[in-house]
Amino acid sequence: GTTGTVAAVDLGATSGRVMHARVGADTLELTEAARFLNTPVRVWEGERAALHWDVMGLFSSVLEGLGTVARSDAALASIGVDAWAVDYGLLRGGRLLGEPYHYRDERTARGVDLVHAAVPPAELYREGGLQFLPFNSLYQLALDAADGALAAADRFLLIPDLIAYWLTGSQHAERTNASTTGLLTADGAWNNALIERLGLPRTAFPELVDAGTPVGRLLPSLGHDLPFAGAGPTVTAVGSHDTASAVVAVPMDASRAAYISCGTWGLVGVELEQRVLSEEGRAANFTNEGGVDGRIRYLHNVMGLWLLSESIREWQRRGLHVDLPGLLAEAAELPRPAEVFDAEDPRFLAPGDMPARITGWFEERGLRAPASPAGMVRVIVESLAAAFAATVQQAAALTGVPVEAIHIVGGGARNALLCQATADRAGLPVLAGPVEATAIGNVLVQARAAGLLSGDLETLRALVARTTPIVRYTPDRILVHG
Ligand code: LFR
Repeated sequence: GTTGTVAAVDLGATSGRVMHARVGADTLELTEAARFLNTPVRVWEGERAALHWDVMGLFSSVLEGLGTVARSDAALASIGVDAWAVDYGLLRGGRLLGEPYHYRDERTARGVDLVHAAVPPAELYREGGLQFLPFNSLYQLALDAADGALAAADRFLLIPDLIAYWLTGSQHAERTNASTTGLLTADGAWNNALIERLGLPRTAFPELVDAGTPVGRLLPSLGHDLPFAGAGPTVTAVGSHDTASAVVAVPMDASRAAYISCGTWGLVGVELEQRVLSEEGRAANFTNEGGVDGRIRYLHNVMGLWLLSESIREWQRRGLHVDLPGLLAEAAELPRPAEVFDAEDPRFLAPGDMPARITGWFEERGLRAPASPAGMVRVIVESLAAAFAATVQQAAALTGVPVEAIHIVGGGARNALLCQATADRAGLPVLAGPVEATAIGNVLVQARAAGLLSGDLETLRALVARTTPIVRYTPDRILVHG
């Protein structure tokens, strides 16, 4: 059959990549054009050093990756951009006013107080359907309103929309990611009443578009860096929230499976047709995020591989020569720890000395924490698996979805110890892969928009199932504490 090519720009909180894909009804092949670290930076702001994204550096890496694509494939059909959620840039007259804040920056607590004083959390949940995360965009925007930053701005652009704007000159808000602002109605429109109550400038919010909408062509000024043929590829809105793109590429039967999109975060849940806004769901802190094709991503954020990457960063800072593959191999040889820690404890949110915080968690309970890095890695993996299993059970109970299998996609799918521990603790088979689910979901949605594919999400998932290897982990029931 006919095939064509597209490029996926996928920016995770830990690393970014540009993937070059060949797609057709029976073809799905991805090649990595570029991979780069996403390293946030602390800069002094008069009273404290605040954590920001180096979004200019990211854009420059994106251009480098797309340049590599252009030089090997001048006829590329389309480009799609996804990134982590909630964070944004403020612009005035088309110019970015400052480096976007990182959602792990400590400033957010004050924003939560400001918003909750104006609108009670139960009401926010009824409107936006989001789990409480202290960094949801509306809390950050309330801070920007309070300190005057928003008054200086005339435009709010979420990170992937900002990158798309720098590529095309066109400004919009893609819906899946816009749903993580907390400022959309159940119908997927900007919630004007809520925006007004929070004192936010309605005119700053750009036009909403659905995933699959062409949003523009590459700016002529980029032609030198990006030597595509003719008018060049179309930039197409994809599920621009990375998790939305990942869920597109989960090769699951959504009527009887749960998924874990496991990268920096572990996003654990099910896919629904309708929001679930029960009080039980709110208490369990489940979110109703917007999915591609109007689906609902009913899920909960578990801390994720961040606990491992941030621990390794600390050990390396102390001069230890450790890396993740080596530590995981060592950890797998250790006995399963008797106790796990609460991987959801908010103390693990901000960057810092993760091993010390985990040790603190155990010591507060009169328990002994593992002393060696390998022991620590093992207890992190087991604690994540325990939280994953419990969250899958909650998702099933809260929605009535009869979960028979758990799909793990993203970097975590490569972590055999984690996949097996999750299967064991959930008593369910784990189906691991694809690792690059987010880039694949990004590719599929733009390829469909470009006419290289057709069909619903089930058709797209069937293509993923046919073309990518999936590893099955069978549960070995263990006695779970607590
Ligand atoms: C995953 C993710 C999560 C979101 C968190 C912060 O990369 O996008 O879905 O809750 O990052 O944006």
